[in-house]
Amino acid sequence: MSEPALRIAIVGHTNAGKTSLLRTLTRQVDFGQVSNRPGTTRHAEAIDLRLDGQVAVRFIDTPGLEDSVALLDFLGTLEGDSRPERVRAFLRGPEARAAFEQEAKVLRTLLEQADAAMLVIDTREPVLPKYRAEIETLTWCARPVMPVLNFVRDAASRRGDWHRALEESNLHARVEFDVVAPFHGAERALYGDLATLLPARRQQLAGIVDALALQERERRQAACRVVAAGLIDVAAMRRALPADDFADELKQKAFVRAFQDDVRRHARRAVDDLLAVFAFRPDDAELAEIPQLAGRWEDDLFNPEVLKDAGKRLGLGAVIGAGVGAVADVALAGLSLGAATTLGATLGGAASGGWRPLWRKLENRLHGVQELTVEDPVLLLLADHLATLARALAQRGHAAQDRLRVRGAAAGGGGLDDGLRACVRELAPARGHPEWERGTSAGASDADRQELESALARRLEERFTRDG
Ligand SMILES: Nc1nc2c(ncn2[C@@H]2O[C@H](COP(=O)(O)OP(=O)(O)OP(=O)(O)O)[C@@H](O)[C@H]2O)c(=O)[nH]1
Ligand SMILES: [Mg+2]
Repeated sequence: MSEPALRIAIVGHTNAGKTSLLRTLTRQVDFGQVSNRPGTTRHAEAIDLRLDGQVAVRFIDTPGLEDSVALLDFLGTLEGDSRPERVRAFLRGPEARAAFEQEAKVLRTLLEQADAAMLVIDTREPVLPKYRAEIETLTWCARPVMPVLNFVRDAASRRGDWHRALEESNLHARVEFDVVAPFHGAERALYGDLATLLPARRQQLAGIVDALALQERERRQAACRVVAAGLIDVAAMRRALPADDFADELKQKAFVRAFQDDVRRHARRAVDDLLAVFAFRPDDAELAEIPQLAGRWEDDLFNPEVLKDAGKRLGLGAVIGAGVGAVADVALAGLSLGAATTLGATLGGAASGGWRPLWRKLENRLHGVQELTVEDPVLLLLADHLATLARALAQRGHAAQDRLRVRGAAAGGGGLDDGLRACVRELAPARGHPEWERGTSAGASDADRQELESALARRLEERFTRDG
């Protein structure tokens, strides 16, 4: 990609979603201003799409066109040998700084700074004369125009009418795009189809398509790695408390609560990391609404009913909470309580290595220590939530304004596939390695942990690609 960056003007009627399209194509949630007030963008503004560290496309956002009927009439009165000449004459004249100031910004950008235009269309609108005049005015600039049909998923979309109108205006290439929830592969189709309008740039556009596909794969891999790492953290969790303390109801409650908080902390970290992988930022003021994740779903992790259901899906029947004995109650949902064992297991090696006397002493001390761990249904729920979130983020446009709500299959009904169950089974080795929990020791860099993380990530990715 050593050729100069492709320059594309984003044009169209006010409120059609031009700035939103650019947020999505560049994955920059804070580019420009987006609102449902008409006339939001007031000046042409450039934004670059960088691929492999280089500017591959320079997009130029433009103000919305408002009344092209009058402008087209006016252009018809001007002198000039060709239509672009008349547009130039208009741009030199006083009207370009007065009545048609906004329109002039658009035409100047297209004529002087762009190789092509993407014409964003709100397909919920009927094909009014002003829109036809807009298309006609744009074609006067003699630049390739690629219509981008927006809002096509809306029930009110009149895409059929628009297809006909565009063909009547000799615009035969077009793409359908939903800036809030882009279709799978829509972004690549956009550049691929642009090549039909810009044959000289065909190779460059093919390079962009390839680079985008690679980026998408890298994001997916990174996301699966994040989910795998979070699951290992939680599977490895283990906290010990002397049995006497555990028998004290207040201490027990505080202990269990602290443990649950730690599980949520790991879940939260995974969520934050996922948001970062897909370039959504939880703490951006403009984005404060986007992740609707701080609340309910993390509590679901310890909801006895939800867990019972998840347990059934795991093939565990009604064993959730069993084995916990007298203290098996709501507070312990999803958590296992048992006499300290892992510490014993680790020290077992020392015992066989001739340290028997020391081992005895420790064993006695360990006697009466209770440990909390996480049960499989919690891991299943967490895997389900995080995998669902990752997929939702992969499909989310950076123009989306509404709150993202994820509801995994395990919590909300629907099919829960074997892939996730297999993931939970694969987590078993982590249970024997409390030091693998990140934040507790340096164990996170352990080679075995890394290997498990890679294997798990691969399994998650298979599932991601299969379903996505
Ligand atoms: N649901 C949905 N909303 C969209 C879509 N595209 C844009 N919007 C919304 O439509 C409104 C206008 O979007 P903008 O991106 O500001 O439109 P614009 O064409 O840049 O508007 P001006 O700058 O005023 O010309 C905003 O409220 C967007 O959130 C879409 O594909 N789906
Ligand atoms: Mg705008």
